[in-house]
Amino acid sequence: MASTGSLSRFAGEGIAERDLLELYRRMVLLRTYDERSVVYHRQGRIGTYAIFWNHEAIQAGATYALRPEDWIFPSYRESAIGLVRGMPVETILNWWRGHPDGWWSPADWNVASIAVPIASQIPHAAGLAWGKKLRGLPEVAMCFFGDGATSEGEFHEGVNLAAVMNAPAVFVCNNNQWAISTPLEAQTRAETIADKAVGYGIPGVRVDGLDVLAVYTAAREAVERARSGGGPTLIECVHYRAAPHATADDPRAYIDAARVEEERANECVGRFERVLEEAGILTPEHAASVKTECEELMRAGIAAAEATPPADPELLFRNAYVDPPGNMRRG
Ligand SMILES: Cc1ncc(C[n+]2csc(CCOP(=O)(O)OP(=O)(O)O)c2C)c(N)n1
Ligand SMILES: [Mg+2]
Repeated sequence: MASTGSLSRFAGEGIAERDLLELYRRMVLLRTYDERSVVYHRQGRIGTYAIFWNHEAIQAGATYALRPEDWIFPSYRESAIGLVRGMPVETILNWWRGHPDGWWSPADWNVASIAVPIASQIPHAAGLAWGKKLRGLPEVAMCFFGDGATSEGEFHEGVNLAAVMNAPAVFVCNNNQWAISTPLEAQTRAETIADKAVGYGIPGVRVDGLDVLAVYTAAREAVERARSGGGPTLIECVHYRAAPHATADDPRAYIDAARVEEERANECVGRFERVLEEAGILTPEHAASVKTECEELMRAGIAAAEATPPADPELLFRNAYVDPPGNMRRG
């Protein structure tokens, strides 16, 4: 499994200090969003929330390989991925508040809607990527999904279609080894998820999902291959879920507590922070200012979300019917 080890080799690979610091900022932004969201949930200010604590290296690392015109297809686990594109915090918070202002137009950000039905975003990403190829556009679709999603028909259909059409797609599997309470060993007999790529005739790579630079370099290679006509890649990012599935879940009933402890001690933001500090790239002052800036962004975001006027109930019907049935019309 690919892991980066020391930082020294990156200078030679075109990863400058400013890239490392921007990756760090994005990870902290995602981490802050996630931690504050759990607090907002406990305060009753947002609804049930899918925690992505310790998935930041995957999300920041993989998307850093993209250009703004490339597309991102998130699942609920990547709900805040738009932040890396500058999407306002309140838009995403409003999604979790069930407010229609949280439904952004995908074309505004090249970020598709958050997919809650497992694996449903995979054929969408394959289709968009194929469409880009048909139009001769040099753009790539990056699709995120979990280990559990690889058992769905839509995983097979989407990845196979993308492979057969040689579509510019990058499939990023967040293998946190759990699908709510279903462990990976009950999900598949395959030794690795990356192995599944063989069946589609595409490259499959396996990286340490807590190592942002391992994820980034694997994604960069996959994106370059896709953009230059080399077709899709499946990237498996391996870690172990260190937080509940969502705010409504109590994993003590099923998870390996010692393994969670180990994972938390090695959590991805602190790990990258130590690497950057040891290399003399990040100072404690800079780290503190990034954290303060992200916390302020969250404070402003929740205030803006809560100041959003209530939605018009008519909206429920507006885009559903051209001619509403009689029993839905007011008398
Ligand atoms: C089609 C479908 N079936 C079942 C569910 C219920 N469900 C919600 S999350 C989840 C587990 C998904 O696990 P995984 O793909 O590993 O993603 P993770 O939550 O670990 O990121 C399931 C089964 C759903 N949302 N959609
Ligand atoms: Mg999972």
